Amino acid sequence: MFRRVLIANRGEIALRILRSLRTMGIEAVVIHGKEDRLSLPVRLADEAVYIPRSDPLASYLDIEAIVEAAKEVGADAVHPGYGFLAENPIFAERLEEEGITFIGPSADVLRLLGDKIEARDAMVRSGIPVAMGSDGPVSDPEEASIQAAEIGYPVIIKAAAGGGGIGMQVVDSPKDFDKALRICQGRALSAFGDDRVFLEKFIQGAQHIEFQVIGDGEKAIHLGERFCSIQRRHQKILEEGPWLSEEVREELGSKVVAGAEAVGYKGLATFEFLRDSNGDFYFLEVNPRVQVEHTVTEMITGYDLVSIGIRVAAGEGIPINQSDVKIRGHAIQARINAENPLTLTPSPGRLWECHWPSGPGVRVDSHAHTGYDMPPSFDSLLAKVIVWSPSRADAISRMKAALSETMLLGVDTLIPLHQAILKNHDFLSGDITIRFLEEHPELLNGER
Ligand code: MV4
Repeated sequence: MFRRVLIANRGEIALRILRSLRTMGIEAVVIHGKEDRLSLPVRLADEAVYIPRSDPLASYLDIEAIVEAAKEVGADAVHPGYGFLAENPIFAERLEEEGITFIGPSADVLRLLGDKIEARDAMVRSGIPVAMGSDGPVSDPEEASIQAAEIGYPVIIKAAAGGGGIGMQVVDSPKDFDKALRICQGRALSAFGDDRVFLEKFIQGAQHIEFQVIGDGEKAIHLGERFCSIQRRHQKILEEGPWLSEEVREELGSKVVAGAEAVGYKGLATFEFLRDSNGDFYFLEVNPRVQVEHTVTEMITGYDLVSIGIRVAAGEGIPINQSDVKIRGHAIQARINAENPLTLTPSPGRLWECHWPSGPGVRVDSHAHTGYDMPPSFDSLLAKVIVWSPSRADAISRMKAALSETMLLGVDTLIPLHQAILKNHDFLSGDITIRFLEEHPELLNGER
């Protein structure tokens, strides 16, 4: 096992990784920029490495500085968390070259999955359902509209190097093709330096469901699904699980496992799907890292996913079998962003008072504390409140009670929005698609 691990991240996930390392008896070192010099993960770590940069994000994005820090502190491995360099194959490769383990998949697998066309191809070959689409990239509008006619409108144009929805264009008729193709190619080029785009049938009225997977490079298992449809502009707000019947979980789960094994996946992964109103699933992409909402799966399976990710990175096999995985009860995670709950614009500042909820089945993952100064430069995730109960209805009650007990003075938070969602009839009945917040404008305009 590793003796010392460098955490190349900040905020709640740096603290979450530190907790697993400490539980496993591994020393934790954390990098940090200027804004985070007094942060909880920095204060709790065995050692901290300051990477001073004028741009706050640069401290967490400078590959050579982080590789240098890992060497300097004698780290055997680096945990990238999520965001920043977590999916960067160049970072994984540089660490490999220095004989330091990147806690995640290999650079080659990151490269394969980062290309949405290649990822789609690989998953089709493993029997995972995908939406009808173009064979490979399209560049010529003439050729693209011939393919679109075969697929059937509406179609969606996506960047091959994309993810997170950047540049996506929905096209309803051939006359809009020229322009949409040019827009998508332009956005892809400026965002990713790669203008390749591809087409897919546009799936309407869908739910967003994702499978948690863990692989050791040869064998993989799944730990069930999460339901993540409550989002705005591709930012999830509330996640829960489980969502599927045991039969559907087993059927899609075994395909997802085959997909992970086919690419030799090592580490934690999430397989994202849309499910349409007929109940048909369509693969979107693989997120090759720990996710913000991994906590939901931890609550309903009882496993420490971050620790398992560290074990497989150290070359140990997956410590559990598929048949050990039992989904029990229901978990919900509410993201407590420091944002105005109506406009969802960031609300950074100092927390004058901070009281977290507790009690049976309540978990809070947060780096925030009384006196914490939330910097404006990073994403606005302040805390995650997670509840577990035997049933969904009880979990909802427990979340309402937990949020009503939470006191955060000094910044606006999403708590009022969460309280409104938790009372909404469509939410309560599970009638939720990825358009939930757009279809319920009353939740965001104060009329609630
Ligand atoms: C789609 C889609 C509809 N049809 N693909 C958005 C992010 C990227 N991962 C894929 N996304 C979508 N792909 C087809 N063929 C709709 C979306 C989408 C979406 C997906 C998941 C969660 C929220 C979303 C919000 C808007 C659009």
